Amino acid sequence: MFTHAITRKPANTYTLAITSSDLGAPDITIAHLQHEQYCLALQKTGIRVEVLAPDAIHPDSVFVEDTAIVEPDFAVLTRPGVPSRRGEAQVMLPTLEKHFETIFRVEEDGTLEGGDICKVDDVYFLGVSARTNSEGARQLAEILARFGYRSKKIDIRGMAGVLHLKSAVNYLGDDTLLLDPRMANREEFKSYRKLVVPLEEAYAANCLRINDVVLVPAGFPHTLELITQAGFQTQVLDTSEYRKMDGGLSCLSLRW
Ligand code: CIR
Repeated sequence: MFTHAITRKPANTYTLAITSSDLGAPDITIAHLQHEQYCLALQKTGIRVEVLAPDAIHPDSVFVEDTAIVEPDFAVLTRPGVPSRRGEAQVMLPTLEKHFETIFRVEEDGTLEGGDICKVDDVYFLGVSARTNSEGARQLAEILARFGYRSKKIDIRGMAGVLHLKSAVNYLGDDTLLLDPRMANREEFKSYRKLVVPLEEAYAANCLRINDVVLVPAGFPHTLELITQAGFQTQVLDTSEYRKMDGGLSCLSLRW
């Protein structure tokens, strides 16, 4: 069960965030409304949500997931792989210090973003991507091993249009992975029950299970049907203004 989450409101500089999409500029007013709906949905699952003030210095700072890996007993401050986001981790540190006595850091020359880290029960899949390098993954694996977690690296470089590992694979619990079809036949996932989204709904591979509910982005009917048919309780949330900047449901919170 998750008991806590941290989110950060979008800044008025959010229109300057990094994107590879051609979906146009985000509307800040709508982004705020969608963020409020997201925080409410988290609260409804029974967890305490701490909503941080906007950080205008960092246009991408609403995507807090990338700044840390959090477990009930410890946190790991990341080292984002793009210079414009590197400072976000340091800005998150005082908030983490309120919740965690034990905090590790990914050190230079490692880079790592939380979006590349997918926890599946006691195994952590560590995406090696344009943002997370092998050294960052190695450092995290070493930290996680101290706490009894196994890690498996997955190289996603060369997967066109896939920013982070969790853009393409997410754990819904109950032994079930939600996968982008290009991930479906990977050896690493062969022992799990697989729900494979259609390629035209690849964005919806980033759904988020929080306690009893799977949050699903609006506008992806096949994926919604797939998850519902598999027996999960779902809630649909509009993330249009976050998709414009390559962000999805998991990116908007840290959870433990
Ligand atoms: C970026 O390019 O870093 C942001 N515009 C999107 C980050 C999405 N974060 C995530 O998937 N965890």
